[in-house]
Amino acid sequence: MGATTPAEVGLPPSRGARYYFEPQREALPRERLAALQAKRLRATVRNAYANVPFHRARLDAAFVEPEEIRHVDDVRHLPFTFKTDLRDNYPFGLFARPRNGLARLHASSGTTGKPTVVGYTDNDLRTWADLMARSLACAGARPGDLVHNAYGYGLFTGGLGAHYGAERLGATVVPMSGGSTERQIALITDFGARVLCATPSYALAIADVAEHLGIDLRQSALEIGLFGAEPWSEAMRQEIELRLGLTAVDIYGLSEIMGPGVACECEERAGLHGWEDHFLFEVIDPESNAPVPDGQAGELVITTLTKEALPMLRYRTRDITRVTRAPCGCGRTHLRILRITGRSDDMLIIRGVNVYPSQVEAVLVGTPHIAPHYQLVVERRGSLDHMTVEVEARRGVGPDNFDGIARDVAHHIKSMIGLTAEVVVKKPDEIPRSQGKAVRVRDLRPK
Ligand code: DLL
Repeated sequence: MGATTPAEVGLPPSRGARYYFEPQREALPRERLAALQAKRLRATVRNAYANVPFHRARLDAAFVEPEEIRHVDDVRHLPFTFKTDLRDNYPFGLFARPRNGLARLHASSGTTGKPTVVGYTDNDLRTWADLMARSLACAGARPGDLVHNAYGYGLFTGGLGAHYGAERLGATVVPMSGGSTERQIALITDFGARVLCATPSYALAIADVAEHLGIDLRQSALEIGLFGAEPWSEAMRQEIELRLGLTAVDIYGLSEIMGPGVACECEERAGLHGWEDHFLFEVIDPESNAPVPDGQAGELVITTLTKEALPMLRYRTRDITRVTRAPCGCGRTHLRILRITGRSDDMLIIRGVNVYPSQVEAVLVGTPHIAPHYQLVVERRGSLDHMTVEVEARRGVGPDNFDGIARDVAHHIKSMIGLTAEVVVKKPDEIPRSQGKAVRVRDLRPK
């Protein structure tokens, strides 16, 4: 599928004005979007049934004939696919194309067991670049911009995903990857990047190092940050915006479905447009598997509609969110996914209290004297789970104040989340910084 270029639709890529990378597709009336989804869903189910023995067996076991899937709502008859299915069929078992028909592989490192391997045909890579370009434009990037890409290159989809999308948009991309933070800062300032792509935690690490070096990135050419790959809060957004002097935009994706660019905020920043011409989004109750109404929280389930190499039927993302189909001020018709608040498998149960790291983060970020870096350490003490929240003092806050700050933070956590946690205040820079996804939880409980 060829992208609609700005030149084709006669739109000048002027800054400030609204700009769409694929205007017709992004503003498709919802009825036409549904018809397109139905057609593509049928093709996806046919592809999965004909070419992936795993899906054929699952569909047969559920007594679903591919021909019975006609409408978008019929997706509910399809069986779910789980991350474990990818692992169990390692490495290429869920691919609908032979290995020599694939243009690229990516893989997640996976903390336990085998990595998750995903594959792309040439067409899949083209679609990905288009959707990533669409996302960049949606976030406010424009052809001709300089995009500094600090997402990790390699098997992680962040680096190459953002890279090819930026090129497709017509931007100049600096393929920096993560790490060498001082060098990142020098190149951001020397080259004059307008757009920064990074995980939100790494963006803060960049801010820390810059401040340490006495470099004020607020004076740099940076105007927009595309931050994603891990949960982050509104408070964190404010902190990043304040310290880097840019507009921080949320971008979502996952390798099993494609990579970055599955959904992205527009300039309204009121939810992330999920690209419905390529993906079918559902929100379900993770316990009962029943659909939940728009506006209510549940697990995001995604079916791919155009993927050739790795068609995914009702993939259980484990990401907890809400969706809205209300019209958006930007004119795009695609639904909006609200901020991902956490993953159902990230949920900790501490003495009967269900807690997501993002809830603790929401309490910490914005608390005076505390830097926005933290780790939750979970241990078993006797027969009880115990959580220590390690936080970091802001520069200039003396150790004499640490006990008082710890008491305050513990009190806030108790009153906001209902959780009794020990709080330990560490000196500046003592909490490890990430170059990619931050490690927020150290679970030391015996397995
Ligand atoms: O993290 C792809 C990506 C790269 C997205 C760069 C955005 C930017 P995975 O490594 O497969 O892929 O991890 C996917 O990360 O299921 C979520 O749990 C989490 N995640 C991704 N984006 C966000 C976000 C990439 N904006 C997993 N907010 C997903 C919260 C996110 N969580």
